[in-house]
Amino acid sequence: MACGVAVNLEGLVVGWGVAMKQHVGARCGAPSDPLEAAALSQRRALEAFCARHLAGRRLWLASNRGPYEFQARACGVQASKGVGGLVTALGAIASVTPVHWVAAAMTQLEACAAQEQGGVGAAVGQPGPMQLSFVSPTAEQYDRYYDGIANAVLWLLQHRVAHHTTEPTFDAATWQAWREGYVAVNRQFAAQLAAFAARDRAEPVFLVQDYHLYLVPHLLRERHPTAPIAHFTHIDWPPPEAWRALPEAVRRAILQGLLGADLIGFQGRRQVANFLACCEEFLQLPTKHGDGIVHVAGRRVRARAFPISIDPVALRSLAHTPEVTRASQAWADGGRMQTIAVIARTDPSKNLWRTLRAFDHFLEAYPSWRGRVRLVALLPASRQSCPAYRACLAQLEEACEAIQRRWRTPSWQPVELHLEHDYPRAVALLTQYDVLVVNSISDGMNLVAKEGPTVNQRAGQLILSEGAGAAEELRHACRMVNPFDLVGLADALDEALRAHPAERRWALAAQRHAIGAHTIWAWVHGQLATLLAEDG
Ligand code: GDG
Repeated sequence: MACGVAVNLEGLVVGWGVAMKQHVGARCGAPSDPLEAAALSQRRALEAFCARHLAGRRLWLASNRGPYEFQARACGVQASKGVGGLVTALGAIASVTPVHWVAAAMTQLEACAAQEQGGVGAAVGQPGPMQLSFVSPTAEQYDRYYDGIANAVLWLLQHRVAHHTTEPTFDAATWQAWREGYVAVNRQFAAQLAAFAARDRAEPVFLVQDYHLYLVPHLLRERHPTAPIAHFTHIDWPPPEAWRALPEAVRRAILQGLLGADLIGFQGRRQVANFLACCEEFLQLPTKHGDGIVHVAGRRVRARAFPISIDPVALRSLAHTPEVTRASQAWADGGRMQTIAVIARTDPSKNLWRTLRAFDHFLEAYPSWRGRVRLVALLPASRQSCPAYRACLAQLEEACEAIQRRWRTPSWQPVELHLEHDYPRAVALLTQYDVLVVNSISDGMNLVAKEGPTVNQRAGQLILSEGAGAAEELRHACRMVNPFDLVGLADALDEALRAHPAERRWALAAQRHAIGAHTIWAWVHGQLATLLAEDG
């Protein structure tokens, strides 16, 4: 395979920030829409903060997944935005201030790029708004870290979807995955960040992301004792009870790793309280719940909630591109039928099997909807190298086929299942739903619940699980459901589809108001202000 990724990357990496700046600049006038006006004013506040507090400093972002996915094409290397909410959110930081982003090389091309630049951990990209470099573990180390621990153990445990009769099981292979995968790759991240930052004249500020990199803050602290370090956990953080499923050495390493940071961010207050309880119970550390403080080795570590969000202006711009407009028209289907949309990775925590079972029950309990409504499920297949995720996909495909067998007629297909990764088509579907169902068992936030109301053009209704972090901000403006209650979801579907147009419009406006109170710019600003401002 040709290793020309570095050459093509340069323009692109610089291009991300430029494109964002141009896009916002073009709409800089005073937007009349309250949601866009709120986003713009929060962005300006963040820019002013960065100008005041980041002069002479450099932001170092570390996350498992980088901002782009690279594919080899006949004409060279093609890059597209990486999947997931984390990438979108971090891309926003890069659009207001220069950052250096360190990610794991997930493909042969990225590993190649790292090597081509002089071995593991070399920088790629030119000075500009965003520089990108890769940590390059061996394929074996990466699988052990990513599949063996991060996805097969931590994700399932933190979302409480592990089957405790068999998961997690710390046999010799899991211990090997921990030591030679998770610990090793976390060390590589820390070593690379520390070495690059040491060579840089600017004072480093480290922003470490998510459950893949829990050990990095402590390892960085050893090398940069006075640097500001923040960690943000994008997924749920359950109470101590759940963490008891991990061997003591593992859970101690995770907590001590995180406590190397000055600021530990979570999606909501519930996760902060659970984290503080873990510090008390497993490390016997003194904490102050009201202030979100843990005292550790003479340091005062803050644990705070920073609910993540979206950039409504950028999302609406995307929704108005010709590609998305064309796809929206296709989804609209001439308005013949009401559309229930489900958009999520095929992940056990997203509860897709129960959602489909509830739709089946809905068709049985409310026969008048047969032939008048369809469920469109746009589901990017996720983490298929892990057995639990493969089983989840197989199970939901089966549930889908059962619905088709039971209810399909020559002129009506009740479920459309699209197992695809296609962000523009996902955004197009969000513009056209009558009902959006987000039914996660547990979810740090769930950005789809915020993206939907932002771009929807049909005054669509939102049905939201009480297990999703987004419920904290949106519960007053949507129909809440218990993710385990199929009958409750079926009833909520009927109510939502029958809702009066005035109620639909009110709910959408209320959802947009809540989203505008706290956009992606406020998420970034809140963390930087708490980390860097003296009174944080
Ligand atoms: C984790 C936490 C937290 C949808 N289809 C495609 C695609 N999407 C976009 C969505 C949305 C993102 O991917 C998914 O974000 P979510 O928040 O819904 O869920 P997770 O991936 O589980 O994200 C979550 C988030 O981190 C941020 O902190 O909210 O709780 O679990 O933006 O529109 N993106 C691409 N192709 C698709 O087909 N590229």
